[in-house]
Amino acid sequence: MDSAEIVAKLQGHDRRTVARLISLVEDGADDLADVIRAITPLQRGAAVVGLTGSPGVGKSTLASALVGAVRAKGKTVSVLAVDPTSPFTGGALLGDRLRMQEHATDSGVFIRSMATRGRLGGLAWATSHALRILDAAGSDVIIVETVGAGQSEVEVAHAADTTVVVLAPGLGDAIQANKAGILEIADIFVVNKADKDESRSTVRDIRQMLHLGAEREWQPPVLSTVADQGSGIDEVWEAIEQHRAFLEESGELRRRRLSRAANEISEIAVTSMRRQMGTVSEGAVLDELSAQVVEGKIDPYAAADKLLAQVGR
Ligand SMILES: Nc1nc2c(ncn2[C@@H]2O[C@H](COP(=O)(O)OP(=O)(O)O)[C@@H](O)[C@H]2O)c(=O)[nH]1
Ligand SMILES: [Mg+2]
Repeated sequence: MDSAEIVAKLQGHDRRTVARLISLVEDGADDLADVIRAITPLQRGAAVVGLTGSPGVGKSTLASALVGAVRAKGKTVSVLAVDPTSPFTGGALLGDRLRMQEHATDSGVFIRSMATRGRLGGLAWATSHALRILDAAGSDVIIVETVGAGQSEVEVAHAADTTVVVLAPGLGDAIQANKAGILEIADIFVVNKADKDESRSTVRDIRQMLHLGAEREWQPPVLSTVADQGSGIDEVWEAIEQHRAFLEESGELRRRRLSRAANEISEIAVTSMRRQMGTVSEGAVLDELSAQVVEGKIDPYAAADKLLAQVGR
C-alpha cells in the first residue's frame, strides 16, 4: 500500500488497515517512518487513558466496561493491550479478547493487543507509534492496557494523558504500589473487585498513603468498582473526564504532550544514530583510526571525534 492509500483507508476508519499498520509496529518495519510521515496530517489528539496494575486485578474487564461507558457518550474508542513480557501475541491476551467480545461487532470500537518483540526502540517507541495510528484512524479515546511489570508501568504513564492504576484487594497491592513508586504516576486509583470484603481496607490503605504524601494540584481519587458487573464504571469515566479538564485548564496537557514528543524525537534520533554508528564502526575508517591509536599518533578521544564526524555523511 502506498501512502495515499493508507491515508484514504484510515480516513475511512478501515479496521484491517489499522490492524496491518500495528503489525508493522510489532515487527519494527523500516517503512514505518513513511507511514508516520503520511498520517501526521490526520492527527486529532485523542484522549489517551492508561490502565496499569498487576495481572489478574481486572484491567481487561475494566477496559471492556469503560468501552461501554465511552460508547454511551457517542465517542469512538480503541483498546490497545501492550504486553512487554511476551515476545508473541497470544496466551494471556487470548483471555482479553474473550472479555472484550461483547464489542466485537461495534464499528466504533477497535481492540488490539500488541507484543513488543524486544526490538531496538522498545516499548515506548512501539506504543507511541501505535497511538499515532489509532489517533489518525479516528479514535476519540484510546485505552492502553499494560501488565504491571515495573518499568512498563512508568512508560505507560509517559504515553498516557491520564493514568489509572488498578488494584484488587488481598494482594498487598497497595503497599507494593507504594514501594514501586506507583503513587506518583497514578492520576486515578481504582480498587476493583469491590464485591470482596477486603476491598474496603485496600481503599483505606491507599487513601492513607496519599494523605501522607505531598499536597498536589490534582488529588487522585480512589474509586471502587465491580468491573465484571459494570458497577462503579460511570464514576471512573467521570473521574477521567474531570482529570482531562484539569489537564487542559492547568496547561499540564500541553506539558505532558511536549515531554512525550521530546522523548519520541530523541528516541528516533538515537536509534538512527546507533544504526549509522553500526555502519561506521565496521568500516575502513575505524580500522585506520585504530592503527593510529595503537601507534600513539592520536589519542582515543580524538579518534572517537573523527569517527563521530563520519555519522550522517
Ligand atoms: N470477583 C470479581 N472478579 C472480577 C472482577 N473484575 C474482573 N474479575 C475477574 O478477574 C479475573 C482477571 O480479570 P482480567 O480483566 O483478565 O484482569 P487483568 O489481568 O488485570 O487484565 C477474571 O476472571 C475476571 O472475570 C470483579 O469486579 N470482581
Ligand atoms: Mg488483561
